[in-house]
Parts: sequence; C-alpha cells; structure tokens
Amino acid sequence: MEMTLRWYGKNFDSVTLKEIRQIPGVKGVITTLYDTTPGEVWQPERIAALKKDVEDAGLKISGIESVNVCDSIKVGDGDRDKYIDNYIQTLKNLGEADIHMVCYNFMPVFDWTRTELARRKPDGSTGLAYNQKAIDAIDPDHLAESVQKMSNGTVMPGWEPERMAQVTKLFDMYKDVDGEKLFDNLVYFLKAIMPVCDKYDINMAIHPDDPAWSVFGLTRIINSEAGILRLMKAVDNVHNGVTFCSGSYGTNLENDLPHMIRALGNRIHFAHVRNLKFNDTSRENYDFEEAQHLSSDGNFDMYEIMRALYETGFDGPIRPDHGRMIWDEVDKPGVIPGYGLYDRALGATYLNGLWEAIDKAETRGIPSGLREKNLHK
Ligand SMILES: [Mn+2]
Repeated sequence: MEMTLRWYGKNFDSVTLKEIRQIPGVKGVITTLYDTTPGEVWQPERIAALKKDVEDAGLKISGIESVNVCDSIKVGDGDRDKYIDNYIQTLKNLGEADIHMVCYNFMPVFDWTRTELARRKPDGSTGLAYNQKAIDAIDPDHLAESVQKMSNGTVMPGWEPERMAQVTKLFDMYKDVDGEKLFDNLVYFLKAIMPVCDKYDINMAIHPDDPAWSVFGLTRIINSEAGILRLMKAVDNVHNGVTFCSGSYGTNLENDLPHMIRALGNRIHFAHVRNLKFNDTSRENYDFEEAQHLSSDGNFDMYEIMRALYETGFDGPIRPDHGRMIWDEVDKPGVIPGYGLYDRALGATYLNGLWEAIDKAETRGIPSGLREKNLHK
C-alpha cells in the first residue's frame, strides 16, 4: 500500500504540501481540480500545473478524488453520450500525465450527508456526526432552510444556498430513476470508458454511498457487498474497481468490512480507512459520529480491516479519512470540515503502524510453539 493524504489544491486547502510531506510515510497526495464542473473536460495544461505543484513539493499524485460524473450520465438523458465523451477525454489527459487511479461516485444529487459538522466530544475535539431524527425533521419542500437550521448555519459542501434552487430541478431529474435504472446507467458509463482505461491503465474506483442507504427518497445502489459485487460482475474488467471506504460502508452495521474486502480482492484500487462510533442503533434515533482512527475509540476493528487489505495483496493508495478538529485547528482560515491536518496525520501514522506490525508478523513469522504457549496463558 501507498500512504497518502487528500489535498484539495493550493487555492482551496488550508493544509500545505510541505506539511503533508512531513507526515512520516506519506509519499503522495490524492487531489483534484476542485474548481471544475462535472461534465467539463480537464485541460492538459491544468493537469500539468497541478502535477508540477505536487512534484515541486517532493510528492507525487497518487490518484484523483474525484473526477465527478455529471447528472446527465447518472439519469441517462439525451446529453449523456456527449458528457461521456468529455469524461473519456479527461481520462485520456490524465493517462497522458501518468495518473492511473480515479475515484468517483454515482450518488444522485448529494454526495455525503451529515447532520453536524462539529459535534463536541468529551476531550474538547469536534467531529462530523449523523443523527436520523435531524434528517427526518427536514421538510423536503423547504430543504434549504431546514438544512441550514440543522447544521447550525455551517454549510455542507454541495448544500450551498445558491445550489438549492438548482436542487429542486435535480430532484425532478431523478424522479423516474429507480435503483435498476441507476445501475444500468452506471454500467453503460463504465462500458463506454473501459477502452480508454485499458489503454492508459487507469483504475476506476467507485466510492460507496455515504451513508450507505438512500436519503431524501433518492435511490442509491453502492452500499452493500451484494451491490458492489454485482457491479464488479456486470463490467468484469480489473479497471472497473472500488474505493473501499470503511467509514461509508461501515455506516450500515450489517456490512462486514473485512469480509467485503476479501470478497472484492484485487478490485480494490483505493482505500479510505477510518473509524465510526455508534451511539444509538435504533431505527428512529440512529446516531453515529466520526471517531479517532484507533480501534478502541470506535466500533470498527481497524486491525482486522488492515489485515484483510494486507491479505488481499492491496498495493494501491490508501488514506486516513475525515479527522477530528484538534489543537484549535478549526480557527485556521479555509479549513475544510473533516480535512484538517493534525488528526489525519495521526491517522496515517496509526495505519502505518498497523501495517508494519502485520507485515512483520507475516514475513518474520512467530514460532508456533511460542504462539501456542501464549494462547494458553
Ligand atoms: Mn470515503
């Protein structure tokens, strides 16, 4: 595996490339052209400039998160072939720039959904959280006001007031798109882009729905083992692969994360590894918050997740995922919720430690006599 950090680009991210390079074991970044619109072709000179920024700092581009897929492709309207051609051109331009991993998602209208961006924990740090009651209190006819109230005035990415007028139109676009239609449109898109991925060896890595169920009546399909394996089979090409995001698949406790990793095997091209802490798992008051990466701080066994990745021979980029805000970082201008420096750096270090321990136990071996003796203590 290759440890990386997500970086939004020098005009958008409060974290600098110099800071990222100083995190032990981090050699690359996962980045994007944050100010492009879904559907637009990424121009070679802009990709080259981004690459130069990263390489001048002594790092490499380990992959793109994300090249977003526009709504025409997702709903499969009359413009989709035009936008697929644009997407193919973007992939070609990335391939020419020696970039070989592209993360994307196929969620209608909204990307990830949380109800709080800064829930305070007992130690004074803050993190993102989800509460079902807050979601259920939203009146779909007054989405903008409800969401603002819900997030205490902080605006979630993708929920900006100026986008809200558009959102009503978007909901309308998706009103006849059920799970089967969305799946067919995704397969259509993937089949169309596989030739350029084959030519440039680009690994497409679909990000799961977050949370792992449908929200606001919009259908979502990439949120379970059966769903993702169905997609792998429908377009059976190694370049049709997965971003394994533990914090997204893991929102549904029925998803057995290590089992999913082993089932997906070499189709995992990118990993987001983070922990969640569940406070209530009843249907009406389902509540979880993003926890520190450590196993003991949340509900996931991080060792088992890393061990499953190790055992499948995972060699792609991996990154710690959303971090908490600690050490007063929240006051830094431009800091993106979940994407501060410090807690993600701690996450990277912890994941590197787990990986080293797993690797050394495997490659050095533990004398079996000793193992047995300890087991029976
Ligand atoms: Mn993720």
